Amino acid sequence: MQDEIEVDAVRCFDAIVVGAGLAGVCAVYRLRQAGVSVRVLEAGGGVGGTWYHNRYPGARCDIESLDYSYSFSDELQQEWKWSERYAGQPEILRYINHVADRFDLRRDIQLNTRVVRARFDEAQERWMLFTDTGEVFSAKYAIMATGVLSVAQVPSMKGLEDYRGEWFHTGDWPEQGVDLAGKRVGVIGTGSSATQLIPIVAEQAEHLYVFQRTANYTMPAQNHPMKPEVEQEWKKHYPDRRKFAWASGFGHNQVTNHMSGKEMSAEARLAELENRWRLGGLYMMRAFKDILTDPEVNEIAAEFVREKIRATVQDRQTAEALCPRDLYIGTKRLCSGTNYYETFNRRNVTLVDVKNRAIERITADGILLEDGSEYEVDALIFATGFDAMTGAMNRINPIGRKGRALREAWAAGPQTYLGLCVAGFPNMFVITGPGSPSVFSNMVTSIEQHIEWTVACIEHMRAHGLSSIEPTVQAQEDWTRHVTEAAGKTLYAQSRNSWFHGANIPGKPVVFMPYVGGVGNYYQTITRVAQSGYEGFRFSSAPAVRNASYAGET
Ligand code: N01
Repeated sequence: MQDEIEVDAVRCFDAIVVGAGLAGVCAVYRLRQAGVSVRVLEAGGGVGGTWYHNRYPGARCDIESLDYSYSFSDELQQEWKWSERYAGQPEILRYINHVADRFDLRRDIQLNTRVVRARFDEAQERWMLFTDTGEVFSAKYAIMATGVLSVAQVPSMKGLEDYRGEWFHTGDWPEQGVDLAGKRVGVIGTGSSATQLIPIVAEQAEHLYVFQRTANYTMPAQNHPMKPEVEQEWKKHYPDRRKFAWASGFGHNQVTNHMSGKEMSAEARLAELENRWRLGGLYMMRAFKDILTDPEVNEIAAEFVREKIRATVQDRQTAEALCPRDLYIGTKRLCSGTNYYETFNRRNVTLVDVKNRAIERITADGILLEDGSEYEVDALIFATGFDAMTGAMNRINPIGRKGRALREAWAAGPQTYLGLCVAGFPNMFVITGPGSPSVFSNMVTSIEQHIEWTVACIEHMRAHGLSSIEPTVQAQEDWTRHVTEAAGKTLYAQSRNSWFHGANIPGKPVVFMPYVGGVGNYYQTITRVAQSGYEGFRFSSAPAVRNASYAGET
């Protein structure tokens, strides 16, 4: 499609960054340092991305705050004080705002501006980006910092339009908050968001109904106020801590037990599991080196957690309903919460199984199940997740070379080279995109690695007079195969019913999207590719050269 645009109305920059979450904020800092003119376009009314929109009660990170933070400024990491082991959403949002102010980044960030479409202009070798404010931007580089869990998914349920109460999605929570005191509240979903929210809402609501389709494993976060000695130790060794995280499997400082669960005695295994339970949250997934590859080892950990649930929840039937079955632990993202299972001992909380009797429809007053039972609620909370990893990109649906749309290129599942770039979409960088460690890592580490790589690539292009970069189809196919093979060695390949596979979105291709080969290995790979002169990529220095070489591509 050709756009008729008044040339004067187009605003030109070297780079447009889409999104002002943790990735966009880091990008503008780095691009400015490199002397690249940049404008960040952000749909929301403030910076923060995920942490701006996910304001639901109890929202908290499950990576330790000292790890889940930028490493790009030593002054910043030394001076910022985290109040808790795991930071809550308000504190993380304050941090991101602090970074924006501290480095004077706001003058390059335009809020309340959603990029609705993007098109690569082959003649100019520039991206045109169109916004819901009617503005048009032109940039050499399109840096898509659109987030991996940023498109809230409200399942299509009959009758929602007739519902007389208020309803909300955790990922799009009203900025002014929601008063649930004294109300009958329904929560649909029992994933990470729900398991954080439920204990808090239970304290406010007159009655809370939790509609559970699949029980997941929830670890106690073991959150607590920051211990001064821990903070001091981290700050003393921050460079080493960061180095460790960047070279580690998951981009943080959680220590992994490198023994197989099968090499250990039953007593030693149990002690390790107890230790992991005490450490809290995601530490459980580092209990044995083969917890995600050996079904028997995985089952030992799963049963350990089921026993904890049984020991916590007084009502036997409720306890059994909360015990995950036919689900390898960790293959749906492990949840981390505070007092989650304990909450089901409250008299004002009811667990409603909607696996065996599905939700039939929403009524004017609440939820009707297919067996005819109805639950009246004054407020309904959808904790039903996101169109993960590809949702935000597919919404913009950039048009690349030869008029090809991204949705068409990704119709059978996302294809990228290194999770960073897409064949046929030159000069477009997808930050923490599908095919990179992304959601399998401390996101801040992965974001910084991608931004560092992208900015270095732009500097390389400038230094060598190069006009465009894109991966070859061959490199992209090889990488995508490698991503699939890496997942194939794990239990993820056998547990396809998760958002990691896109299975939560009707019609979405069921393909494992993140790269499980490890953050450190991945970083080595992308660094080696850059150092080798960008193996697997093609550059153009002039349109004539570009057209000739592209015509030969299959
Ligand atoms: O979403 P989810 P989330 N009827 O997709 C249920 C990150 N995160 O927002 O499993 C009934 O995990 C669905 O049931 P089922 C983290 O990476 C991190 O909780 O499909 N139920 C499931 O129980 C996380 O994984 C943090 O059967 C329906 C739930 O809704 C990711 O974000 C905190 C349904 C969705 O769970 C997403 O988490 C929060 C239907 N029609 C989020 N449709 C931390 O850092 C869906 N469900 C701690």
